[in-house]
Amino acid sequence: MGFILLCFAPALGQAPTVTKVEPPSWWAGHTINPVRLLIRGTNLTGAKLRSLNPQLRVSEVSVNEKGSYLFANLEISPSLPAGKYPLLVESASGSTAISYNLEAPLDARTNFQGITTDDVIYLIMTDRFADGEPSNNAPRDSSPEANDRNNPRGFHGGDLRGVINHLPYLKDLGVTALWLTPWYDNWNGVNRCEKPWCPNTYYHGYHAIDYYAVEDRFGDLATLRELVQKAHAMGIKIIQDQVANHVGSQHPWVKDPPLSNWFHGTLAAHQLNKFRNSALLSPHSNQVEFRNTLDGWFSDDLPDMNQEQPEVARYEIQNALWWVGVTGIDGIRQDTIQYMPRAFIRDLSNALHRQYPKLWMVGEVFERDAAHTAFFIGGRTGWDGIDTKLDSVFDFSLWNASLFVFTHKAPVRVLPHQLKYDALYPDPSKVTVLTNNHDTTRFMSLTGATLAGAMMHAAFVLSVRGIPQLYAGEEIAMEGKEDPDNRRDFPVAAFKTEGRDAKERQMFDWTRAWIRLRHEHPALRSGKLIDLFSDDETYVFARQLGTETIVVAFNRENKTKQISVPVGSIDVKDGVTLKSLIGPATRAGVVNGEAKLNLPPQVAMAFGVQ
Ligand SMILES: [Ca+2]
Ligand SMILES: [Ca+2]
Ligand SMILES: [Ca+2]
Repeated sequence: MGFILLCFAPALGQAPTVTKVEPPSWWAGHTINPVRLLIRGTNLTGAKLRSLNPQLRVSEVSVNEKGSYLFANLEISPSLPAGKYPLLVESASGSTAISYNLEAPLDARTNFQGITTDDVIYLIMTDRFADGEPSNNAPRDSSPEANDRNNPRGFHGGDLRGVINHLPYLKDLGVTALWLTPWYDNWNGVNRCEKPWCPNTYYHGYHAIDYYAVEDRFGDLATLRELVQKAHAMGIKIIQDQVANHVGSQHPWVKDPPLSNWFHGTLAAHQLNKFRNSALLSPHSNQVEFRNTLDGWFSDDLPDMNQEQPEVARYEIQNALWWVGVTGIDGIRQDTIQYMPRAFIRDLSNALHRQYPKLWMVGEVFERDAAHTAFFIGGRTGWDGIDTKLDSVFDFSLWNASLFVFTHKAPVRVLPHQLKYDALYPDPSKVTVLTNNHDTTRFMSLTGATLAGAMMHAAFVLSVRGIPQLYAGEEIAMEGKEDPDNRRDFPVAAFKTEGRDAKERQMFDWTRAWIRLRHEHPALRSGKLIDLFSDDETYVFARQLGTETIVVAFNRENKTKQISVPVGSIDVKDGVTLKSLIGPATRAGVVNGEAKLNLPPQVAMAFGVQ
C-alpha cells in the first residue's frame, strides 16, 4: 500500500506536490475499471497525470479551482500483474512521481462470504471491548483528557488486538459474525462545544478524518487483516461499520473540499437535519423537508456528503469496495443510511454485489415503524421507482415490541401483532433482529427489567425469523442507560467462566444455549414462522423447515401455565411427542391435534417434535 513521492527540480513556479492518493491501491480485473483517482496536493492547476506503463491508461483528468485536488480515471489492463506502477503528476513547473499499487485479490472462497440467517451477529464497540495493545492508548497528538478511561466520553484503549485476543471467547459464545464500530481514522483530540455531550472524543469512530486509514488507537491495516484472517479461520465473519453519509469536522476536506459541492454546505453555513424522517418515505412530503432530511447535517460536527455529486458517489462506492477487497470482510453495516439518496443506496448495493456476489449490507434505518424500515430494504420497487437492492435493515419495530413485552409494559400478544407487519417486507427472513445496540439503553437498565425478562428477550431474538444481532455485554446482562452509559467497558473478568458472577453466568450460559440450539436446528434458522397461540402473558410459535418442526414458547407470567397448543394445524400428528430442547425437561403428547404444554413461570422454551 502507499506510494513513494519523488519531487523533481521545479522550473518556473512551484512544482506540484502530492500528499494523498485515493484509493491508495486497486485491482486488475475489477468490476470497477477505470478506477477514479482523487489526488490531494499543491500546485496542481494545469497538471496532468501520465502513466509510464501502456497497460495503465489515464483519462478524464480534472483539477479543482484551487489546484489542491486532481481527479483522473485510471484504466487498468485486466492482465496486469499485482505490483507497483509509476505515475507522474506533471505541470509546466515540474513533476512528482507516484508509485501506484495494484493488489493481488484475496481468495473469494474464504472471504466476502456475506451474512445469512445461519449467522449470529455480535456488535463490538472496539474502544470499549478489550485493550490488547496498551502502547497505542496515548497517541502523540492526544491529551491526557482524551485518554481518560474514567471519562465516559473519552478513549478507553480498546483495539483490534483486543478483539483478536478474545476470538476464543466469542467462538465459545457461538456467535459467527462480528460487527465492529467504525475503524476509520478519527481525530485524537477533545471536541468542545456548548452542548451537554461536550467535551467529548470520537472514540466511537463515526467522525472519519480519513476514509482510507485505520484508527491509530485501534491498530493498523496489518492488524485488521490479521483479525479478519484469524476470525475466518475460526468460522467467524467480520462486518465493517461504514459511514458514507458524513465525515468528521476535522477531515481535511472541510477546510479544503475537492469540489465546491462536495458537501451540503460548509462548516460555517449549513442546515441541520431536523430529522423529519417521514419526509423520506411519504409520497406526500414537500421538497423543503425532504431535502433538509437528506442534506441537513446530522450534527454541526458531521459534514454531510453530497452523493448526488457524481464524483462523491464514485469516491464512496470505490471506498466501500476497497475495504472489502483489502481486508476480506463479509458484510457492511451502513450507518444512517436513510439520510442518503435512495438512488445512491441502490448504486452502492449494486456495485458491491457486482464485485462480491455474496457480500451483505445492512442499513441503519432507526425507525420503530415497519412501514418505514420496509421501504428501505431491497427486493421491491418503491413508489419512487427505486429498488434499493439493500440486503437487510435492522428490525427496530420488533426490537421495540420485545423490549416492551419483556419489561411488562405491553401484553405478550403484541409480538404476533407486530409480526403481522412482515407483510410489508418482500422477504421478512432478511431483516436483522437486535437485542440492543450501542445507541440504546441496555435491557437491564430499562424500568421493569428483570433477569428473567432479559433471558426471554434474548431467546426471542434468537428464535424469531431473521438474522439475530447481539450487542457485546448483553450476554452477561450488563447495565447501561443512554449513551454513553450503554458503552461501559466490557468487564475483563467476565471473559473467563470463573470470573463471571452468578447473574453473568446465568445470562451467558442461557445465551450460549440458545445460540447452540439455533445452530443445531435448521428450522430455527430458516424455517417458516407460524403463530400457534398468544394471549396477554403467552406466545407460542413454530419454526418449520421440511420435516423439522420446532415449537418455541414464552410464558411471561410469574406462575406455571398450562396451554393447549393446536399443533395439528402445522401437520403434527396425534401420538407424536413434543420434547423440550432447552430449559426444564418436559414432554407433551399430541391428542386431538393439541399439545398441552406446561410452561414454568417466566421462561422461554423450545420443543422438538418426535
Ligand atoms: Ca489499546
Ligand atoms: Ca485517530
Ligand atoms: Ca445526507
